[in-house]
Amino acid sequence: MTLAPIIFLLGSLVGAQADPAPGSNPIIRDKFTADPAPLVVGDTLYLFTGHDEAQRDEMFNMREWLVYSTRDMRTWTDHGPILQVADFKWAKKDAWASQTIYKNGKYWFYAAVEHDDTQPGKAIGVAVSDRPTGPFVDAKGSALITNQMTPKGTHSWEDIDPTVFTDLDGTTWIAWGNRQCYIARLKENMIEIDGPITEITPPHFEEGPWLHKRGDVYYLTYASLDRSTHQDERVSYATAPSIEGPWTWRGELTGSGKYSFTIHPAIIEFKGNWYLFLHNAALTIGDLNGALGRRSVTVEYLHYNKDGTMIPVIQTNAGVTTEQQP
Ligand code: FUB
Repeated sequence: MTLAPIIFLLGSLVGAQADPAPGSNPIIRDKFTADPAPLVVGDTLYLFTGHDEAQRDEMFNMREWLVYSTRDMRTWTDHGPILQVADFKWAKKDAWASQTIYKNGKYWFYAAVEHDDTQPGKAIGVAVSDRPTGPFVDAKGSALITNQMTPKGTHSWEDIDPTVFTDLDGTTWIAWGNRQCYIARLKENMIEIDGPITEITPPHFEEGPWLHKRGDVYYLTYASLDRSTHQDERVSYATAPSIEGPWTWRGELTGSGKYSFTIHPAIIEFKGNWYLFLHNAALTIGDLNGALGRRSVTVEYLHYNKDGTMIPVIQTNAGVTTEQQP
């Protein structure tokens, strides 16, 4: 008997595993991507990410930010890098988490980086472009937020992970932080803080805050870490009746990302559905302990209860390739 049909069958099975349906998790497979930040412009969702290039036991090696787009949540177009850390002349490394919003005819990109030695520690920069696909240029020529502006923190990477949100009255707010979570108003010019920086740290806050609003409810979703029970970050959230609080803790939204210490949530509505973006390290095949810095973006449907709380999300391989459950 010839073995050809068996070999063909095995080949098909292996092929089927190697080629998951378009849009399956992780959604980007030819590069490592981290810290997802979606933005809807018309009928297109743009996805901003950091580019994870860590090798072997490197913790992180992130030098640039990337942008992708989709119209159907299944097929993604790679628009390439939109900005390098080196484009912030005052920064020396680390293209960490970012978020982009549209205001006054321009796209404003906020991101965490390592400041040079004149103001040591992590800092937040702002860049601007006429298009979501860039190119972006430093909008200020110096950091918007430095480690020295938040003296309460005891570690140098406290000022990371900006999230930006424009309220109904047109005021744009920026929240950020690691271990401590802060919020401040932005001036209309989008490149200066307006007034005081207020601390709003919710329980088990680790990093990666994301502000959004649905109906009358404001949400502060974040990477949480209860060090007494978990080794890896999960996602938790708080809600409020106003961007100025008071914030009520609502508990966990997800478990940890596969093989990953970090998880970094982002939430957006697109074409009538709500989505939760995360990252995991599922593609770090061969890393027995998972990888800190070789992560990949994922996305899941997000649903709400009638009272506005969010229904816990189970992370899947199929992601949004399946019909969503009511
Ligand atoms: O990707 C670098 C850092 O790891 C981000 O700024 C954090 O949110 C965590 O994902």
